[in-house]
Amino acid sequence: MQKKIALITGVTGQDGAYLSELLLSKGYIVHGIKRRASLFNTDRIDHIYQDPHMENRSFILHYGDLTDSMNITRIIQEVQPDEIYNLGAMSHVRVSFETPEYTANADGIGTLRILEAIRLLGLINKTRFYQASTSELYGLVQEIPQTEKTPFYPRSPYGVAKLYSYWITVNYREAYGLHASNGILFNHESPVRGETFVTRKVTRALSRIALGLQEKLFIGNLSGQRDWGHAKDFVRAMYLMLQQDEPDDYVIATGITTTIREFIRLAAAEIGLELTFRGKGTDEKGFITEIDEKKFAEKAGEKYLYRQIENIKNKKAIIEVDSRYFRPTEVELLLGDPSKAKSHLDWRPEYTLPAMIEEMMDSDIKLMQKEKLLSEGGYKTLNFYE
Ligand code: NAP
Ligand code: G4F
Repeated sequence: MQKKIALITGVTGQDGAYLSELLLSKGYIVHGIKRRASLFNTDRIDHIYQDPHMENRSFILHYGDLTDSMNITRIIQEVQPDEIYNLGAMSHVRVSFETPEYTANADGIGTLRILEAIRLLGLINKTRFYQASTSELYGLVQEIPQTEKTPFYPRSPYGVAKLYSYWITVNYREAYGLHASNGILFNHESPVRGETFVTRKVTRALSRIALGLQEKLFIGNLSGQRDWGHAKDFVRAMYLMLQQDEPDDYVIATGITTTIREFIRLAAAEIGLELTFRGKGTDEKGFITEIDEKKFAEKAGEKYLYRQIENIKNKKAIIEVDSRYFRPTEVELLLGDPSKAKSHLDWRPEYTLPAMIEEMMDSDIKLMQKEKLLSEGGYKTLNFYE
């Protein structure tokens, strides 16, 4: 039997990497579009990279960009994919307020470029299309929990650009009969989540604080609530959508929502630190109030314990609010209802939030232990207050 061919935009991103792994494990030939960068930016896919001199490669990268129609059309023509997963995007909500035009171009019109290429190349009956839609579409939520039927009210240039992509995907499905589906994915994270999204920012910073590489974490809105799942579970849902006889739109979520404050508490508890928050608004601060010394020693190392004991003695805050991380318009609460995905796709998340946090903390502690070795060896290491 001929192997299926998939094309993934955003292959160097968190989801691109997990989806590539999944499709390769299912015997696909996977093509990915990567942007040219002045440095290597393939860390997340280096473990599956195949040298171009190898024969019969199953993982092939192409230079490209969603803002370049000719490039996108040429790649689709060359690859003749059975499935396209459009994961490429300027995906940071806060940054989209600073780069709204670029965000509209890549995250909105970029989707149209792919859809129109499929049509012009005569691939409507061959190629199936997945659009990385988002819970940011719900923005100022009109209903709790959010379902496929909840009206959209985006609150950022990112959300508005993704709204265009959502509807142009529906339009190509209805107008031309394209097998095109929207996955309305709620937040999903992992050890390879971008460092400036809140979960990874927290797990990195707490790991650095534990090892004495950093003193404080500066954070934005602590009261925001997110429905966080694991990227590994969520890319499985993308794949399942394109295996259905009929295209459709699905909410992918865990059905549990948690505040940023609670996420920080859970991540700290993972290395034996009990955190207490005191104060209100921009004066709110997080303090270590207890230590499970055995757990801390096991996870971070006994020799670093004294610093945290000092922090308790000196009542030193390790978390502070910095309004620079606030957004002009915030999405305060996201909570998804994945019933349709459960009944139609037989999709269920395997990870719980605590299991995901454990994986992220273990991974970042390991990463920071390398940094610590460098700094103890006299090499300069940098502090990133992302
Ligand atoms: P990510 O880690 O930020 O990855 C984004 C990918 O898009 C990267 O490979 C990036 O390339 C690429 N990209 C950016 N601009 C591009 C352009 N102009 N042309 C081509 N590629 C471009 O995002 P993610 O978390 O994997 O998310 C994947 C998709 O799902 C995105 O569309 C995101 O908006 C959407 N989404 C994410 C979540 C979530 O919680 N993770 C939830 C709902 C929807 P570089 O590596 O060169 O930057
Ligand atoms: O981690 P975040 O930046 O993710 P956000 O804005 O929810 O967007 C992510 O999920 C969307 C799906 O709902 C995706 F479509 C999108 O591409 C992206 O992957 O922020 C989460 C929450 C927000 O309420 C934010 O205000 O955390 C709050 N937050 C508080 N302090 C912070 C910070 N966010 C960031 N990035 N940095 C902070 O210091």
